Amino acid sequence: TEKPPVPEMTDLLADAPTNWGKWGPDDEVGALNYLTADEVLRGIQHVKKGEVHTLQRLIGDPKGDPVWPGRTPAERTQILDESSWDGADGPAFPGGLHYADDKINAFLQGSTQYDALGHVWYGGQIWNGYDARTSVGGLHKASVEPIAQKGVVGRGILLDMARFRGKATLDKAETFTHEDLQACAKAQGVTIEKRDVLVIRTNFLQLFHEQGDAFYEGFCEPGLVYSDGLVRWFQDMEIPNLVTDTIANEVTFDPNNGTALPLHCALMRNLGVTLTEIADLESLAASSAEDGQYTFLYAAAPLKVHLGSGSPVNPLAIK
Ligand code: UVW
Repeated sequence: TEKPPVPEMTDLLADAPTNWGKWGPDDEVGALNYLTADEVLRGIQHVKKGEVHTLQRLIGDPKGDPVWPGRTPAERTQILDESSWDGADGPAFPGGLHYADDKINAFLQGSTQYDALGHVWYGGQIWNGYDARTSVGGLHKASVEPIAQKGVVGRGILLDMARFRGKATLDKAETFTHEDLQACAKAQGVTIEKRDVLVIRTNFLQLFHEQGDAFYEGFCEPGLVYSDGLVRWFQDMEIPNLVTDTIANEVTFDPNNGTALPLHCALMRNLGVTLTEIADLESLAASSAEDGQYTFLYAAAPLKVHLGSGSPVNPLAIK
């Protein structure tokens, strides 16, 4: 049987809800507006032991970095080291000062990162209805800068989908829904509350490291799958930020309609939900499995990159 044609996002999401205008015509941080001072204080209530987990992938990990096709992993280059002063070429400073310098060459959407709300779009408009032409030469609207200026702090909740499904790692193209997230939370003895930062573990990094470059044959990550109900649940729950350990936070190609990344469009572009990708959730997940505490203070400070469509970040989960 012939597959039906892949719908245009403008048709698929014609009746999908939006939060455009909810925070005024000039808003650039979307659902992060839900993270008020009260949400910071609600998050702090979940700090019980003073245990800190950092959620960033190691830049330059010798095991290799997963990246979206067409991007390259971040590269660190040594510029100055002790060998720089072997000859007469090193910079001369009085008193015998030597030092090491290096730089990174990185896609802002590579490694652990925040996506700006203007990072994806369809139909010629980005978050809040801004014209997509405002992205030319850099995001002049909805860049990562205002997100970085605000900072992201609230109550985080880990949803360990791999553990919930009794697997070391979810499979390529394996999907789950918001109902699965709620069932996972219940099995963990917690409830997803309004305005929680959702932190979802698939253990994709293990899958990627097991498969290496073969992962890109039939490229399709595990993740959330689009449905109208899921989008409305995110809107009703006022979810500010979705954090996962995968490249794209959702199943790459929707098995129901064939589109690529429809949740980027429905959640980020339409609802203003900020996405955080390729987080390393392993130490947090191991700790939560041991002590049964799946909620924590979530704090992340993306870098203030002028016009940037994303930024590397090292989020903290503090229990
Ligand atoms: C794309 O938007 C293409 O990728 P990501 O959000 O995963 O960086």
